Amino acid sequence: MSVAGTCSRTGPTIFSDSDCGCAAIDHDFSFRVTLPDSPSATATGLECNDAVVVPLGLKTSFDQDGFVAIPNVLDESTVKALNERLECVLLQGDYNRNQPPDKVPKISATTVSMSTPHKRVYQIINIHKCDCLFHQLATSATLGRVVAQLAGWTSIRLAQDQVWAKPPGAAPLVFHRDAPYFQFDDPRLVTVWIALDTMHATLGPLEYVPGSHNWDSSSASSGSMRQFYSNKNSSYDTMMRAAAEREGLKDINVVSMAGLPAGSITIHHGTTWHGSGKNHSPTQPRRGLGLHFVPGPVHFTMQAKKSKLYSKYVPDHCTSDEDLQQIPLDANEFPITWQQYTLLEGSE
Ligand SMILES: O=C(O)CCC(=O)C(=O)O
Repeated sequence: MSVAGTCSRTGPTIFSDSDCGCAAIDHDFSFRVTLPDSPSATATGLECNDAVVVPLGLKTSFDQDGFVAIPNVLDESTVKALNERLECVLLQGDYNRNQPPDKVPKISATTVSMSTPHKRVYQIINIHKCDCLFHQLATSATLGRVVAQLAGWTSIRLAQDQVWAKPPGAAPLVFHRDAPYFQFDDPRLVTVWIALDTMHATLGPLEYVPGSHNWDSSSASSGSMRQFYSNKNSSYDTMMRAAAEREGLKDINVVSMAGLPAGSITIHHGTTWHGSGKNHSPTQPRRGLGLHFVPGPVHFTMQAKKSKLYSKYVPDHCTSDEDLQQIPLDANEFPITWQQYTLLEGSE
């Protein structure tokens, strides 16, 4: 694989060597997403920086490994502002876009900040719906442009966002693939994950299994929602180990994002296995935001009817996937963040 400095060991064990810095950054490519100081409730995507061009080598890494890491996309003050807003949303229920997120955890009264220790990983789904700053970030056209270039798509739609915030002492997040959690008629999915803290090894950084996006994607091998949440009694890599075994793999290389600076991003395929360990720090939180993107023209399938979050997007009169193909997705709920424009013949 093309990740320079990855610490490889042979032997039957899974390893995640975080002593070698952020091995995944072996290229010079970066770009900036700049957010306004006071974003308004109605503003959507920012200007697209059309000068951002993903180098071919990075696209090759993405295709081979199933993920790439890009340093310093957000500056320090933006990360600070996002973490402040995250705390307002989580601890005070302060929503400045006049609607709640789709899922927000109940926080105990003894929790005064994200540095208050807790065993639970706090998950917020669709913080972009309730918060202007997160909305601006999630709908950034420049970010969409980069995803489009890596994925090879002509339009990019935000399907969902998820905050994964680990207070000091919080549990690991089970290794999984993202694609099985979505019910669209096109299975392609790409996730942008944004580090809102510098990923010190002790904090439980994100970890990837390079090449695992090419493992079997039949439903039995993919990891379902039920498996994800029923894994409390097994190790956080059990599901991934079983998938590797089905592939006939003896050695599994796990690449840790340890060392990734706050404001950096990773981008992964919807079928890349990833997870993260416990936050061992007694004082420091570890926060990240996942943005899940799909190709613009997708429609829901009837599977969405079984989903707590998405059944409301399946109208009663729809009884088949064909019916749902007549129902375009609501652009307010699932915004198109970037699309390629082609000039019509004869136009200027
Ligand atoms: O933050 C984490 O550890 C998990 C992130 C994740 O699973 C995702 O964004 O898809």
